Amino acid sequence: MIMRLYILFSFLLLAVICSSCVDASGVTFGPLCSGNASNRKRGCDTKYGCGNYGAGRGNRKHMGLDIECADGATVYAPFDVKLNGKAVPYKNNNAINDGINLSGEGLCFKLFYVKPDRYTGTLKKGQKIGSLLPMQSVYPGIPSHVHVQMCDKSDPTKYF
Ligand SMILES: *[C@@H]1O[C@H](CO)[C@@H](O)[C@H](O)[C@H]1NC(C)=O
Ligand SMILES: CC(=O)N[C@H]1CO[C@H](CO)[C@@H](O)[C@@H]1O
Ligand SMILES: [Zn+2]
Repeated sequence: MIMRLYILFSFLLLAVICSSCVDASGVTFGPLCSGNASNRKRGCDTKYGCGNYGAGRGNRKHMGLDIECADGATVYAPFDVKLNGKAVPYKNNNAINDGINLSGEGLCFKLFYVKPDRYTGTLKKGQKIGSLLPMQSVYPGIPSHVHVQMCDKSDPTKYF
């Protein structure tokens, strides 16, 4: 009887340990943009608002996290990724309406305002995804940035 309980508890313990080993919450994004090795987050400005997840956007909420990145800067794969196709931020086209859906490290996420070199295939961490589009031409004076949004719209901040 004691032996059976011991075996049962061993299995339960193993199950608990393994659920945390596949948990993606330990993932950290590597540098996304040339010139910002520490993935500096966009703060707030009076004209356009804040870059944090959940920030107000009129009657909507900001469903991603903004990482500073200069117009034309190179955007890098933050870890080994698979490219899942085009993802755009706006219904009406403009100069920065491009981006990509990516997956890796158990996460699915999108990067907006990026012109990817390609939309399919795989990249290793640190390889070039593409370039930041001319954000200043659409939002003059904004701190230019990459918008990081999880495919399930959850908060990406814990990965930075
Ligand atoms: C992103 O790509 C994945 C994999 O193809 C797909 O399952 C998912 O629906 C896409 N998500 C969004 C929000 O486009
Ligand atoms: C080091 C650094 O901060 N580099 C760039 C980060 O992004 C901002 C905003 O686009 C640039 O102004 C910086 O040059
Ligand atoms: Zn954003």
